[in-house]
Amino acid sequence: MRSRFFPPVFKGGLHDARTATSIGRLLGVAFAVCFVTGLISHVMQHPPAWAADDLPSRPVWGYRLTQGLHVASGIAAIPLLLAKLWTVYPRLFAWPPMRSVRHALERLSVAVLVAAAVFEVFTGLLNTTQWYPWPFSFVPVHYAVAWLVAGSLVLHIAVKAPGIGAHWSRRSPGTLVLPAEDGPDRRSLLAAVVAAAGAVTVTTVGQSLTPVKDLTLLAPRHPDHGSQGLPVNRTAAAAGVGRISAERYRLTVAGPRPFTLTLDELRGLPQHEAELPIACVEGWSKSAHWTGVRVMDLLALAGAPPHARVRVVSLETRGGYRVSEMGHEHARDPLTLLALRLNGRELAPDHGYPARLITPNRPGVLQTKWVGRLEVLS
Ligand SMILES: Nc1nc2c(c(=O)[nH]1)N[C@H]1C(S)=C(S)[C@@H](COP(=O)(O)O)O[C@H]1N2
Ligand SMILES: [Mo]
Repeated sequence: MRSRFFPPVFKGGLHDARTATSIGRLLGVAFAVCFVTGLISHVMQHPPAWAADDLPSRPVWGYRLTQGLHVASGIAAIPLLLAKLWTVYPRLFAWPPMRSVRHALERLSVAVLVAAAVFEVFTGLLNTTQWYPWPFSFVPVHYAVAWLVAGSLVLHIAVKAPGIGAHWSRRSPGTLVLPAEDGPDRRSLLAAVVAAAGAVTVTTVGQSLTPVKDLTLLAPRHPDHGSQGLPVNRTAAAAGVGRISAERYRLTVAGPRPFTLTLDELRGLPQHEAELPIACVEGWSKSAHWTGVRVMDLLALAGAPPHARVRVVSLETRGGYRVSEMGHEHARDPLTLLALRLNGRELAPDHGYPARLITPNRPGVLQTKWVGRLEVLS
């Protein structure tokens, strides 16, 4: 029988508060950007009823920017988080494990923070590859745990505020107690951590920042790969719609003056063009040239009131993204199209043939493909 627990001894000089503070503030910035852009994404994708009509449809690249930042800051956070955990992990073996109620609560809050942070970057990273090896639904759980990270991080910063202040800069008073010979090592560690975060960012950010798309060594997507030069998340085959027959296709517009159009009638309406990106929540974005009928024109034909909201229903019979709704800001935007053509050619089946929605400043999940029905909501 063991008589006593001997905690391990850590001799390395970089498991100290100064290093933890330096890495921690980089990680804090990455998490703050990730949290704010995540909230924006959540509101854009699941607007609360009171906000649904006021979501802005401009700038057209707004969601592309915020979601690109969300995925980039989340990916950059991975090496930062690993380095931070390495710096502080000797504290796991603190002895005695609980000195007081206050100490126990503090350790519990750190446990919640670490577990929630690891969970967020892990599920987020797998989501960018569309791999969901868990029994729960990604979006609501990723969203809920983000609040857990934010709350426990604010608590952590509040508890550690004195230490953070003491170690904030080289001239902070608390740093004087550290052996000066650790300085170069700490600078090397920080340089390596920043280089690692930079490397994973540069090799993945091209999936949404297309000028650097040729550097996307580690990204699951290349923005050019896909039919008509645009990635595809759910193919027509996967959605079970196949190739929809042009003769049998009908668009139904339900409103005060409901009507139905054939594909030829739809092609006969005034056609408009727009340069708009698909900005997928999974982190890829690509701009494309769309041609089709303005949704506002269809709404006018249906006698929709000026502030009407619209529900867009796909011919796909099952799947989480077969229906989307938009507030009047998006519905009456002249760039919001029921697109029939992409990059100068008829839509490929995988891009929603014969008609798909394209709207400015919205998540890709709401750009409904294979549209069969528009409903005017009052
Ligand atoms: N009916 C339907 N529309 C859909 C989807 C879907 O699964 N079903 N996927 C959405 C998602 S997640 C994205 S990112 C875009 C992708 O559009 P693309 O395949 O034309 O690039 O389509 C959206 N429209
Ligand atoms: Mo998407």
